[in-house]
Amino acid sequence: TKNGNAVVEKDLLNHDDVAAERGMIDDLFDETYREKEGPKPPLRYVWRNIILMSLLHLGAIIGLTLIPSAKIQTLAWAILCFVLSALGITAGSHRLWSHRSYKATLPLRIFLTIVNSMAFQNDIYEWARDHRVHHKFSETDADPHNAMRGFFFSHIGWLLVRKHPDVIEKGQKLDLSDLKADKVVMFQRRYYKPSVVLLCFTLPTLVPWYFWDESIIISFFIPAILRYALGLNATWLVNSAAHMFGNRPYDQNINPRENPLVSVGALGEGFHNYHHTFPYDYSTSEFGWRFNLTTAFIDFMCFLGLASDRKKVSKEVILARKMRTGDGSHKSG
Ligand code: ST9
Ligand code: ZN
Ligand code: ZN
Repeated sequence: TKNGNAVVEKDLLNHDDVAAERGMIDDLFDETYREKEGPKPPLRYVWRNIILMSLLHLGAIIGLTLIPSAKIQTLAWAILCFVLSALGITAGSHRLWSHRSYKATLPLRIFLTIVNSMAFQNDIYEWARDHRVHHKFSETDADPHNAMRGFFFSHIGWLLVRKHPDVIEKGQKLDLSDLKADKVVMFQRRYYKPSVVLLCFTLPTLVPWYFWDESIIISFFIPAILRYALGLNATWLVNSAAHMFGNRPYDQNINPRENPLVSVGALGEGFHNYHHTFPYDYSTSEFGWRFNLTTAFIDFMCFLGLASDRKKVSKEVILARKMRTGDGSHKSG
């Protein structure tokens, strides 16, 4: 930190090293992109999604009111379904497939794909494609859930309207060859709809009904509907709340924030200032297992020999970056 330039150099070197190792760089912020001048295209509502999302959230409220009448095993099963499907997003489509922040063996990729379909957040290919443009063109027209358009848009609104043309234009230029080469990802994309019907709705409903005689209504509205709606909202809070509320110890020039509350619900994905500064770090935070079940899961998979090559940013690089671009909040925390 004595010499500003040396610090910058080290930081960039780290970016390049990791990029070479991962074989992709399309999740790094592109400073050269400029939004097009002139008026923004008008909103085009997608009524099918507006109706389905409204029904889902009404169903989730029904699920909430049924909690007192549910068996304890049913509630435990709903929590298990929440955690498994969340890992399909955090350890799967996010840290593995969007960012290539670690390597996973075939059995682990199959497991992550199954629980990813349980989460029903679009197939892995589509999720990772949207997520790479989110990082590369963060908070511009080419970001699918551009947080500059407000809390509601970045939370759920972006799923209720047609995409801004720049999302598609820029997205088509991304390197997605690694995803196309992954047979498990392509298999899931091909059979995505039936996999969701089976794993997100049918399986969570049938298990309590079949194994401990839970009523079919409760089995449907709690482990399937309520659990799904909570998983979506926990994920969306990363795009909305964690782009608005919290400190910026790593880079005060970007909007993403450190939000421990979001991290609790999203299994470690709320350390979002860190994550946008170092998107290739497999832990999405410098604090290991703290509020970060996903990191514990990936570490356990490495212990079992099912994962390897975790990319981690060194303490020195993190500190140098804090001194150079942080908001100073790390000194008080
Ligand atoms: C959901 C996803 O909820 C949530 C993702 C959140 C991400 C969070 C990230 C934060 C960090 C990680 C945190 C994890 C925390 C986890 C915690 C867990 C507890 N590039 O999309 P279409 C092209 S999903 C390149 O229809 P429209 C492409 O050719 C919820 N090309 O655009 C495409 O065709 P194809 C359930 C692109 O018509 C074609 O355009 N799902 C790109 O504007 C048409 O694409 C839903 O509700 C791109 N980026 O429609 C469905 N994008 O795909 C919601 C598009 O065949 N989606 N193209 O290649 C839709 O209905 C539509 O996408 C739409 C836009 C209406 C929103
Ligand atoms: Zn973000
Ligand atoms: Zn990310």
